[in-house]
Amino acid sequence: MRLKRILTSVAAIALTAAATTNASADTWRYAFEEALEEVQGKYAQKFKEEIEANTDHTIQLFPYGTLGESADIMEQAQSGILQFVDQSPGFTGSLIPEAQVFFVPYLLPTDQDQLAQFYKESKAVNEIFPELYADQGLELLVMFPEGEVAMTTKSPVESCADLDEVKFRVMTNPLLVEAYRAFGATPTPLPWGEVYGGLQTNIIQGQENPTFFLYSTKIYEVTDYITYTGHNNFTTAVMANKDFYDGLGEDDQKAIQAASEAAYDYIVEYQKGLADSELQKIKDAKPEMTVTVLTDEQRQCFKDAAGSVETTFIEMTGDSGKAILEQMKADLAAAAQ
Ligand code: 6CS
Repeated sequence: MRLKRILTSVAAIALTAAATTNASADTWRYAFEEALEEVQGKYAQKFKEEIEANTDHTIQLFPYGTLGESADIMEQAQSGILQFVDQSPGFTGSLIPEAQVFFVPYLLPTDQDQLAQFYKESKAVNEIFPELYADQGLELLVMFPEGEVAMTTKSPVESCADLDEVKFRVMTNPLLVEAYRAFGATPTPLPWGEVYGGLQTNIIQGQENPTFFLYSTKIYEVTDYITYTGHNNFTTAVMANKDFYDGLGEDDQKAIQAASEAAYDYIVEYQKGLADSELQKIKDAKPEMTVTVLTDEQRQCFKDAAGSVETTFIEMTGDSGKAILEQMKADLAAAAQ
C-alpha cells in the first residue's frame, strides 16, 4: 500500500514537471475513477476521440489506479497537474457538501430514460452546481448516470433488519454514511482500493455499486447476495481545472463543451441494456449467486429511512442545500413528464 502511494506520488511529480515545461498544454491529461473499459473509461475515450477529431490537442487518459485513488486525482485536478477529472459526488462530500444530495435515498428514479433527460436538462445540475464547483477551482462539464446501485452482501437482505451488524462499505461521503446508518447497517467509509480485500477478509460484509461494476471488478467473487432496493442511481461528474479552462480560447472551450455533450449522448446509449447483460455474466460466472429485487413492501423500511436522511442533508448544507434539493425535485418532476 505504502509502495503504491510512493509510486503514485512519483507519477504526480513527473506530471507536474511535464506541466511546467509544456505551458501550451497541447496534451491534456484526464484521469478517472474506473478502468478504460468501464463506464467512466468509455465516456473518457469518446471525449478524447471528439477532442482529437475537432482540435489540434491530444488527450492522455489515466484510468483508475494509475495516479492514485479518487481523492488523489481530485487534488491533482485542483492543482492543475491534470486538466480533466471524473470524480463522483461520493468522494466530494467535504469539498462540495451540496453534491451529497445525490445520496438522499429514492430521490432519483431508476428509469434510465428519465434519468438521462434529467441530467441533461436539470437547472440544478447545469446552472447551480457549476457555481459550487467553480468555488473549488473546477469547471463542471457534465454529470451523468452510471446505473442503479445494488447491494452486494455475504448474507441475504430482505429488510433493513438484515443489515443490523453488517459492516457496509460506502464511499467516503458523510451523507452516504448517514443513509446506511438510517438503513440499519454499520457504515464503513473506504476508498475503492480497499473494498475487494475488505470483503475477502470479512472486515466489511457489504457494499453497493452499479451492476456493471459488480461484474467488471469481480466483486461478485467475494459476496453471495445481490439485492436491488431501488434506492439510488450512481452519479458521476466530469470537470476541468478552472484556471486551465478559463485560459483557453473560445474555440477550445466550445470544442470541450461539444465533446462533453457528444460523450454524454454516447454514454447514455452505451448503457442501454448494460445492467441486464452484466448481471447475466455474473450469474454465468457464479450460478449460486442469489439475486433479489425487493418488493414494494420489502422496500418500505428503506423508503421510511429516506426522510431522516433528507433532513440530515439540509442540516449539513443549510439554505444552499435546501435550494438545490428543491430545484432537483422540480427538475426530476419535469423529467418524469
Ligand atoms: O464505489 C466506488 O468507489 C466506485 N464505484 C464506481 C461505480 N465508480 C468509481 C468509484 O470509485
